Amino acid sequence: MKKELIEKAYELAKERYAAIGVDVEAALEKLQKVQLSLHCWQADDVTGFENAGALTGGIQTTGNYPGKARNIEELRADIEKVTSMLPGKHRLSLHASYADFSETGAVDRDQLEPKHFESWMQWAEKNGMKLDFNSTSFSNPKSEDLTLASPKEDIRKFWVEHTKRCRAIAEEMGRRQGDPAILNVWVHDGSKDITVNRMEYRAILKKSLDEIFEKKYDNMKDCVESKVFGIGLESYTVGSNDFYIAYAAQNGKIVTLDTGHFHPTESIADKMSSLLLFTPEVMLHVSRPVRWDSDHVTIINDETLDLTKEIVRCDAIDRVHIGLDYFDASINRIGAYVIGARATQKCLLQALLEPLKTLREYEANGQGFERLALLEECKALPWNAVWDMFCLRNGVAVGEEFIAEIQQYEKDVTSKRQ
Ligand code: RNT
Ligand code: ZN
Repeated sequence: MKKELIEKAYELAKERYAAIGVDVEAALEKLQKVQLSLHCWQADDVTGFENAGALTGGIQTTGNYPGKARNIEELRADIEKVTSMLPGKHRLSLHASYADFSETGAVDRDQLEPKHFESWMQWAEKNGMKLDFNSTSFSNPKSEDLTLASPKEDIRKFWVEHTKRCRAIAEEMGRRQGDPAILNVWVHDGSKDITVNRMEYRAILKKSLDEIFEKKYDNMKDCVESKVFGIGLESYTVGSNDFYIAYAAQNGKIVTLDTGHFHPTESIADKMSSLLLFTPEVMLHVSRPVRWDSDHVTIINDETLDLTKEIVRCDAIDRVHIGLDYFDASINRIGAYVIGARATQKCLLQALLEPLKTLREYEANGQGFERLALLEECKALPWNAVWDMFCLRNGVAVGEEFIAEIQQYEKDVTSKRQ
């Protein structure tokens, strides 16, 4: 796209926003600082590199588009390609199942150490990317329907040890990057059919978490992620929303809100202001559920917009970590990454461009008509001209230019993977 056109459109947009009291430059400055936590698992369909068999744990990728990353090198190349098309600096969220055993020999999940992520840490440093981390309870021979909530002591101990080690790995990542690594704990624990010992398993999960969190660390932060159900685990989820909200509030932990993990009409945006009053920060897994927790690619839709607006309206941009969590194997995987990440940034930009001061005045004065009218007008203000300028300044593809870039990468790289 022509630079002059982008600049011209931006100048007009800036004036238009100024007319409603919005400082566009200030919004861009804020957006520039927001680092998304990119999920490492979009380019290989959550397979990981332990030579694990099928994806288990009640989650599923669907589709068979060619070009999936088959090893760590390919995954890293894909992520480098993705970040070259995203304005700003971003983080990478690794799962424990993405360990690099090439120098050390393979170990099971209860034996993981920072050295198994050494090459990731070096790669991240070289690429100016900070890391976040996730324990992995699924896709392992010991991934029974119950892991941290298992009444079988050997199974429970195995997963407690795994999660403790994940915290130590996150601590090392955080120490080296001079910025805490976020460790997300999601376990799939649940059952397919009517469960009569619901309290027992929750008590076991609570006990396991208490053991896991015993050690205090300075360079990592703990998050716990709930959900409603998993495939094959439809009737009961040990780590439900109520369970983790209560746990996090009592223990000063962070709740991870995955936008696919609630009942279809539930507003995730509305949870923000409640959580932020009782827990230190919030972690997000931005996704797009279609009829169920389907992990479709995130797009600009009401749900994502409501969420980002609520972050800004709560003045909580510094207390909310925005991670992505979707996995679509039915379209170009790099394209999926880029669409979702850019959509999240675009939603955030729209949120930052809201004339909040005026809207709040209207609200305080009981001017309901004026509030609604201005909100409606905002929907069609030229935020996209501001977005284009953001991309231009960051030296990344403007507008739809990334489509051709991804097609080229497909031609040169991903289509050659058999
Ligand atoms: C599953 C959870 C979880 C996973 C990733 C791979 O429903 O959303 O966050 O998607 O850990
Ligand atoms: Zn998630």
